[in-house]
Amino acid sequence: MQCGRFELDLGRPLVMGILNVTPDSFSDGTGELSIERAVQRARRMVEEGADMIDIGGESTRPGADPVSLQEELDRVLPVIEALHDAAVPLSIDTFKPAVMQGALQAGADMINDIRALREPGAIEAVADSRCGLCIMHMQGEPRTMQVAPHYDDVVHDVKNFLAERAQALVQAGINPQRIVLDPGFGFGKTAGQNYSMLRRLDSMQVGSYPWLLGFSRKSMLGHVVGREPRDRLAASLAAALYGLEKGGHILRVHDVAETVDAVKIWQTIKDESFV
Ligand code: 8Y4
Repeated sequence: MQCGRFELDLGRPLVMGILNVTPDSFSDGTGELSIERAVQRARRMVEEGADMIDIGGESTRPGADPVSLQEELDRVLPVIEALHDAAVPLSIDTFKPAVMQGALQAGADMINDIRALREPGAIEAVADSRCGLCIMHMQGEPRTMQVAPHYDDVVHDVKNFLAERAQALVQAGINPQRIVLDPGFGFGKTAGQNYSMLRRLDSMQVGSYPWLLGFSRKSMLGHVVGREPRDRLAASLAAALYGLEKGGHILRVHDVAETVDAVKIWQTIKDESFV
């Protein structure tokens, strides 16, 4: 996969560490956002074995407050600049074309867009770059998407959406080697619909595009184990390994060290030369 400055080998699973650059994640004691603390957290994740970092300046959780363009740029750009020497690709979680442009200018390697580059101007913002592009499925809008998710057939509908978006990007002249697809666990899906997608991930495959999977700490796990997000590590690891078995390539996670260990065991089990 082509990912900005990097050519990624997807022959082994990659771990993407989540960095939420928001005041509720990294505050300085007065409740203001501390860029330094966010950067420290990212460096720690790289030490723990993260293969890439996903930097987000706006919470995309259901019901979260929207953030202005300037505020999102002020959060994300200094982190990209500070981490430019970190030796791993920097992904930016945004749906705003102006943030994409600013982030790429500042040296970002990948755009992770929960809106799949559907915002006017988004494709144009990334077209003349070599950045990786994560195209995710979401039904509805973050504020209301969990109210009444509906599909004729979630596996079929999500697959068709992703195939259409990938085709639109390729038609716009984007190298298919830049594209990774994501079924968007938790984005306008019931728990049952999320598990249906995970169970049948192999049948959702579009061409030879790789998968990025994000279930870390999500409510589809809490629905089953009945625990708060911070206590969903074991559930997250179980889902992650099943996702790899079903053909996943990149895991978007909060708990990098633990996920790296789990992935190592999965790889060892798969390695028939280890006898
Ligand atoms: C606890 C912690 C409970 C976090 C829920 C959450 C994805 C994503 C998100 C994903 C891609 C989240 C930005 C939601 N999820 N991007 N972003 N794929 N590509 N919720 O699954 O982590 S934010």
